[in-house]
Amino acid sequence: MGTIYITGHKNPDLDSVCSAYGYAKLMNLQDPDNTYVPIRCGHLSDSTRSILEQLDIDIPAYRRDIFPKVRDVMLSYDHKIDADDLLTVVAAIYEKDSPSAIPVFENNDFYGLLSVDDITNWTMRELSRDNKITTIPKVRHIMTDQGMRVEADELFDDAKALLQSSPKRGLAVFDENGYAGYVTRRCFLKTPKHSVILVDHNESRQSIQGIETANIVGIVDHHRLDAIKTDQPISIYAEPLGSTCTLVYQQFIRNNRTPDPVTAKVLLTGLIGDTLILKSPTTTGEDVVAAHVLASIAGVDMEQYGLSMFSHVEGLKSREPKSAIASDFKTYTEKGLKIGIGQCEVTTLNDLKDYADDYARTLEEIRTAHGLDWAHLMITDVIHEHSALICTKYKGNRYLPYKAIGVNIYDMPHVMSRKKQLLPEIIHVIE
Ligand SMILES: [Mn+2]
Repeated sequence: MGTIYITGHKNPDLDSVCSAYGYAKLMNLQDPDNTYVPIRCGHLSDSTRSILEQLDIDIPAYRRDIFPKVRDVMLSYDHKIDADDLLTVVAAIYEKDSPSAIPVFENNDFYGLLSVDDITNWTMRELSRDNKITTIPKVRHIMTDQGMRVEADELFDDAKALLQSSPKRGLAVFDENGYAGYVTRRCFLKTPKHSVILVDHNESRQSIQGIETANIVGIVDHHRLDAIKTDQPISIYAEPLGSTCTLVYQQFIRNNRTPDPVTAKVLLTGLIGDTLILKSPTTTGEDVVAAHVLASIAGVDMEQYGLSMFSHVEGLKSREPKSAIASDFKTYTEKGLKIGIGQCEVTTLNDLKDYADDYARTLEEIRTAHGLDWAHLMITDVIHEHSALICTKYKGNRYLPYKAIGVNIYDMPHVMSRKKQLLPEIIHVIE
């Protein structure tokens, strides 16, 4: 029985979180011998969080990294040795499994880690004094100190180095609830590896920290392929569809399963989020079919649900420009020119002039901070299929094929996709 983590990319969006949730549901049905745990490796934006909260599910937990930890190799001990027990109690245990260390308690509280060295040292000390060992000592009397401690979340490599450089045979492990277990040198012979499935991404630099130390056992994705080399053969489900949630839905179907209504709604949410209610040019026929089937399983009207989802999206006027732009900002290098394009979704562009100057100023700050030549912010009205574009001052601005509606601000009717519509025009200008 093992644990397999399923994670989306950094700066998780709806598709990343929802596809991880849905794929874990499917895999727990398909493979009950293992436990599939959906996680996210970054913090949620306010609008993503508020949409997920409406779903009334356990939102995949945040996990900072996937490096092996002390917790992964920690031991527990069945026998409870008390500091006031006689050494004969310990002798009986040694005769059975000769452990190199045994945790010792004092009235149920952890007292210290008794090492085989404590026993040898005590015996040698007594014998060298030419004493005959006539009375059996209590455990506490042969322990010279209470040993060293380590946190359960300490990195495996750090704890290993600590133990190797110390004369100790073991370390007591503590977590937020107090004593959690112990580790001995033997625990560090082999580095444990977490098993991970990547959804909605496949490049390691977009993945959870420490992914290079993990075993990647599967990939479900709709992006370009730039995956890292794996040790084992793995399953890859990749197609250029509008969302990873569509691919997860198709895996349900391929395995003759139907997602339950809640899971269907979660998958629909990711699908609608990535395809902007099926209006983005990245949308394929398969996304349209999946969206309608998922909506009928979930018992919602697809269009209405999509609109209600985006109504949770906060207007840019009330958001903090820096975090709004940074929440979805991508950088590209074209012909030696470094450019950046952010995208924000809104439900109306009527209030654009109220915040455009603030956002233009912040965009210029972001451009300088990232060392970019040219930066853009695409503000997309998902309801009316219309975008506005704010650019930093650059000589290429005048060659953009859009109507200027202000200083370095442009009108882009029917433009929804950064990747498929805006980026090609920008590359064209650069060329
Ligand atoms: Mn996606």
